Amino acid sequence: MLLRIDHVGIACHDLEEKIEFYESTFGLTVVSREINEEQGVREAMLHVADGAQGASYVQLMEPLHPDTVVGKFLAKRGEGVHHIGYGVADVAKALEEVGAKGVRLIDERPRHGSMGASIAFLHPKDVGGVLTELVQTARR
Ligand code: MC0
Repeated sequence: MLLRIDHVGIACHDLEEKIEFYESTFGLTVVSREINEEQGVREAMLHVADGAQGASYVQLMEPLHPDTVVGKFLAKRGEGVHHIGYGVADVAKALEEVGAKGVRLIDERPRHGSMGASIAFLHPKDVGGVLTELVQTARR
């Protein structure tokens, strides 16, 4: 079901500062910047590598305001890894399969994600403490 690691989502206080860090330290390049009002984040995707099943990225996220999931995460845990996004071929089908195995779905139906992807989150409490996102890449 999981094709690849699509992205590692990292929560930060200052998006521009962290972009500069990842560019200058690891030589990564920003390929997309978006504000996702529904998710309460300003985010950037930095390309890491291309594989047979598609690309992988670092996703840097700054909360739009403190009362958002990422804002609350930062207040509670500080900066760091917030979630892992895995590429899947069909996010609706993957949700159905995972849900049937008893994993709590945060999203019953896919939502809009970065770069036109369809995304859905699984509850971290049912995935060994890891907030897990399923990502169906947009058709090109
Ligand atoms: C909370 N918990 C986490 C966690 N956030 N565990 C691992 N990783 C995280 N990121 C744990 C808490 O420590 C707590 O455990 C329990 O889950 C309940 O947390 P809470 O602090 O009470 O917070 P809730 O329940 O209000 O919200 C947690 C939940 C939420 C995962 C349901 O963050 C959520 O709906 N996330 C999905 C949407 C999202 O993350 N959007 C931002 C990225 P204890 O043991 O203390 O009870 S948007 C995105 O990434 C898009 C743009 C994209 O990729 O394209």
